[in-house]
Amino acid sequence: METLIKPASGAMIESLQRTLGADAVLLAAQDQQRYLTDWRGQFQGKALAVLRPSSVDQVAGIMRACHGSGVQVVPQGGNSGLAGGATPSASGEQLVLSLERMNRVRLIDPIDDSMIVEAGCILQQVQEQAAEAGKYFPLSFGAEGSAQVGGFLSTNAGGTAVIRYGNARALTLGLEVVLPDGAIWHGLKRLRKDNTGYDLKQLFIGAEGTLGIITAAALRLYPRARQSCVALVAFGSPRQAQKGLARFKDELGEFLSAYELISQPALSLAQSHLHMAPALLPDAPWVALVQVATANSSLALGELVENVLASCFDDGIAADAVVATNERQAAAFWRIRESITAAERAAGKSVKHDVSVPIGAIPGFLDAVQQAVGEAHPELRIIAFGHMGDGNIHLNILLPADAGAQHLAAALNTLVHDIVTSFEGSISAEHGIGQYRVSELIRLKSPTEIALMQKIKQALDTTGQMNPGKVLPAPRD
Ligand code: 2HG
Ligand code: ZN
Repeated sequence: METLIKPASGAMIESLQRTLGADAVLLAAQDQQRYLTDWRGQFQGKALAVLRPSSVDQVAGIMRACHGSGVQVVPQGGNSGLAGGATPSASGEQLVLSLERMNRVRLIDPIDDSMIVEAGCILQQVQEQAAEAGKYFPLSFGAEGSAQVGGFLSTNAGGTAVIRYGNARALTLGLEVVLPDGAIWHGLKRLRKDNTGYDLKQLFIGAEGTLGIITAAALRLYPRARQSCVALVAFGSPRQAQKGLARFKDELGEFLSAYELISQPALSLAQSHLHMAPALLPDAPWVALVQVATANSSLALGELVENVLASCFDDGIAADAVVATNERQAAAFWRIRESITAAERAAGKSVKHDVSVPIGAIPGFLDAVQQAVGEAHPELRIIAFGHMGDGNIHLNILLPADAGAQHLAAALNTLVHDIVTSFEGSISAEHGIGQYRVSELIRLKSPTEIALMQKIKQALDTTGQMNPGKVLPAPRD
């Protein structure tokens, strides 16, 4: 076992081993490995130790031990993040604090439509537990089989159901948080209305572990759908797809539960990754995966969808559509959509963008990027897709595997983000800043906003020990 531990840290590790148990303190390189890199293998760090506490009191004990010692803490969930927010630095002096063993469902209340879950619960299990209670937890995205509650809240994750139910922020009623000094904030109230001052939970959601450690959350539940209808709709352009979105919203209102835009290159990449042939809508430059769902079992939902599609065809908005005729086919459509990220990873290096612009600006934004990238780098392939209903586009660019790729990635980031800014958009809609976008955040957010964020950070994390270098630059940077 090879470990390099400073004497002062060594005493802390020994004491943590005594209080947490030896199996909760990983020191060996082979045991630590999976906690030291992100899912895409973009970021690589080192750790003094990986800690795996199993209760809020243990998390509090760790933070008390670290507070004022200079030892920094990097909270980690399912490690499925896309911005390196949970990967430690290369210093080897940080502690990774994995919440994976805090994985109990503490409460499900079907009358209150809420559940209380610990930070290490996996999203898919949360969805399943809600379903067993006859309810629905709407947050959903490709990595739901590994993403954990603490991680999806710390990144304020979005996914495919935001159009109807909002992002992780909107789905949270309360939090339990361990603060940097080890104090516990018991904020697990399940209230829909609470105007007693600042909304503290919103400080920790989306903070990527830089202000404290989320250990449990009270989440909102919804009625489960008794029927749904899924279709792939072919459009000639993003502008047409946008008209289709407006039509579905106008006609079907709150039944619309997903509207995912997929460009032909993204569709083909996913289909060939899944060894699926041939393309379902071969001539469509753009496709929208549309899902409509309701708790009402007597509505003729399929007919309603067919009517909207017919009006889109009549008005020349959509060119073609395939409506899933059974659950298996609907699941296959979703599998294509949710495989784009894995297909892209398998295709090699890429530079990712997770941007948002006002919904009406999406076509202009896509045109502008395609033109600018096309002019500067005609050889590069753009994989564009995303949550059109939320104005959130993933505009990823496949990179050549040569040595200049790093430099090219930075140049493409600047190019795309400058265009986003010109459309009054955001450089991260749902993946977060992590370590990947810190310099771009500093470049593009106003000095007033950065100063406010820094004041909040300093007020809550007085010793600068919580996940330094994520979201905001580490003080020494
Ligand atoms: C999705 O929408 C995820 O599938 C991942 O947010 C996006 O891989 C991406 O860029
Ligand atoms: Zn997404």
